[in-house]
Amino acid sequence: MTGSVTRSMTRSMTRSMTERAEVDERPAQSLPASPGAALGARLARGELSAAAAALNLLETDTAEARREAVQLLDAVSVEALGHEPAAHIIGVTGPPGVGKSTLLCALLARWRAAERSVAIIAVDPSSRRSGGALLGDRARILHDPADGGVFIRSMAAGEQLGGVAPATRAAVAALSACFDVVVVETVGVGQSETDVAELADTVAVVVQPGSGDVLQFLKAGIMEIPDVLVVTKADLGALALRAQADLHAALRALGGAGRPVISVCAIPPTQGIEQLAEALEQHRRTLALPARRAAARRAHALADFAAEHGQRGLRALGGRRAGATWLERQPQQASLTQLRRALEERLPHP
Ligand SMILES: Nc1nc2c(ncn2[C@@H]2O[C@H](COP(=O)(O)OP(=O)(O)OP(=O)(O)O)[C@@H](O)[C@H]2O)c(=O)[nH]1
Ligand SMILES: [Mg+2]
Repeated sequence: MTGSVTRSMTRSMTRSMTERAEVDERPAQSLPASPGAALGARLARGELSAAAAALNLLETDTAEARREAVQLLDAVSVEALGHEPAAHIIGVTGPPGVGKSTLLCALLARWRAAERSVAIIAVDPSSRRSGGALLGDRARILHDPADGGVFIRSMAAGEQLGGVAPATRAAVAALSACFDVVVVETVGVGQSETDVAELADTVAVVVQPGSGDVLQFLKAGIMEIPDVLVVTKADLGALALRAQADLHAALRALGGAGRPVISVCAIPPTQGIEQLAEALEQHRRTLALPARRAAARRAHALADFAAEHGQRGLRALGGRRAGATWLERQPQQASLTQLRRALEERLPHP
């Protein structure tokens, strides 16, 4: 291992070893864990009931809360857990009103029947510039409030329409330590698909039959080919079949012939939900998980750095792209905190 992450890893290991040595001499009862570390430890133990308090902390924007958030995320890091967080992280994205939340209701029932715990974060686009205009007849994700195996939360969007805010990335990192499935629902095509692809293991793009926008974005190369494409509202019949055929043809032309295109009806009587769940799982099984998670941590560190230091900070890295390239050269197992610290060290000292 080379570079500043190694240096900062060594430094932080040395520091924590020294701290441990000092701490060990004190009686055990005078060792209160910080609230963030305690919440992180609960998540690492699989205590789903810690999720709400963890998200409250991650969404609080005070200096103290941010210090605690670092402790929380350190407690669910690969180093602390001894392995990558075990959840299947799924991004579900698509145009407004296409049926993403209704689809998630149906998938949720299927996952719960298989006794898998599920966390869903719905990124709310109305909290920023769109001012609620997109909401229309937006469906809520219905679930049994007494079911402790389900956690659903709405979070504010990032700066761009459909973008993902730093707190959402942190929430995914925290929840993926204890839930079996973590879903992020974002609205939009283009930017939201890119943002969600950075944090998810598997990206599903949901397409409305008869609307050509996703098809056009794919053909124009504006949108990366998703891991799974879903055509909703199969009950619309011929229109849905036509959309599925068009997408298959577009994928073949773009070199993505193997990507599944699943047609579903998410309202009762549902259809295609089992095939979709299997396609998502199949993608996760064939994934190079450590590489994908390392890429997610790098994107997370860079997004946090950009949120904190803005354009000036990015200029110090030689621009966003140069910053991303530099991060790619850091060790795969580097934690989020180590990557953030390494980026901070590249800022000019006052
Ligand atoms: N006919 C039919 N209607 C559906 C289906 N799935 C969703 N809908 C309807 O489509 C509308 C929008 O559904 P939502 O699930 O809220 O869509 P969404 O993509 O989550 O919407 P936003 O989060 O606002 O972008 C609702 O009226 C749903 O009842 C389906 O399979 N068939
Ligand atoms: Mg929705």
